[in-house]
Amino acid sequence: MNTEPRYRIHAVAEMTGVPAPTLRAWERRYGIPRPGRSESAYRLYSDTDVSEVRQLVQLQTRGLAPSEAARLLLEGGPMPAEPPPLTLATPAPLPGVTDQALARILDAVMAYDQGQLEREVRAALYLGTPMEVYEGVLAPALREVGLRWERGALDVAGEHLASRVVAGALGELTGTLTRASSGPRVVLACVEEDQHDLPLYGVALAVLEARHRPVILGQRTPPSAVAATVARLEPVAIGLSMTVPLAPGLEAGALFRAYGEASGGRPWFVGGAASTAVVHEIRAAGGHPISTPSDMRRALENAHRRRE
Ligand code: B12
Repeated sequence: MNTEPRYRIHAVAEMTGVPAPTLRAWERRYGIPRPGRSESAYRLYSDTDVSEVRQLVQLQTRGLAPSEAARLLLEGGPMPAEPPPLTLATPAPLPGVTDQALARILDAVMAYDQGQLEREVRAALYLGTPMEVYEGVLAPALREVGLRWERGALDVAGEHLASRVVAGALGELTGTLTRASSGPRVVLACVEEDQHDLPLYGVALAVLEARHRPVILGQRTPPSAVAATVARLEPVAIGLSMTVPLAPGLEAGALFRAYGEASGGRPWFVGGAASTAVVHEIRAAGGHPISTPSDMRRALENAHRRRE
């Protein structure tokens, strides 16, 4: 495999579905992946690094903690057995099919063709389990749209079109699956002032895979709204998403203490790109920083086993 460093971190995030902050955190905490540096000190990843990141993800979907998965890869030990079938089982997608679906979705976005985009997104929903489609096609599509928008290759209207169509399809999918589920409830919300509720759908799919029932409160949810929902619905856990840094005037320590109180002793988790900067405040308030929807699924399954 090619060991020449050549991909920037956002390209690797796009290829593997692992967000850039998580790639940096894995490197810092576990020593893997092992990127080189460009002349201007950017991280540069080789094909071998990309393959190792994919293997790390694979091992985690088999139930290993990131630290264990990294140790196994670094030591080159025997790999664990395949995982049991997923709860929402459908046939695994054929290799390459999800990449093609992703490319067609991006073409439709670039052409501002709403009808075509809706057809492509809906067609993608049949390519695997909801989580596979979310992690393999829809989340990477949203991240790529974000990158193109940042680079000026797509204007804000294209970005809004993509978000709206993907949110619509994910909303229907999670709504249908939630109506058919009867497990213990898990409340999902964006932290105060955060409007990025798209990640909540991915977390909701993970909650469903763990045989729990998601209750999505959505954008900009203050601690008082979480507290009221907790009192009414008695969920077993709370998941908060934080994509952008807190608005001026909001102090992380005080805000997370309020979410901790709102959770009433239940486990509560905080994920999202901006949450990595406030892990200390989250932990100090009794919360659990978390990276991916799959981590949430495992955390709920473990908590459920402990309750039984
Ligand atoms: C879509 C989008 C919007 C939409 C949101 C639509 C919606 N309903 O969600 C709209 C138009 C509303 C929006 C608004 C803004 N946005 Co915006 N947005 C994006 C965009 C393009 C995609 C976000 C997304 O959905 N990504 C896909 C998701 C699925 O991936 P993800 O975020 O990595 O989440 C994964 C994990 O982090 C994890 N996760 C996340 N939360 C949780 C929670 C739990 C419990 C768990 C387990 C896991 C987990 O799971 C997810 C799935 O794998 C990004 C670009 C980007 N590069 O991400 C910018 C981006 C996030 N936005 C940005 C900004 C600045 C804004 C605005 C301030 C812009 C403005 N000037 O008005 C406003 C902000 C408002 C606010 N207060 O929230 C910046 C943030 C930069 C920063 N660090 O500050 C970004 C990065 C774009 C950029 N480079 O400038 N945005």
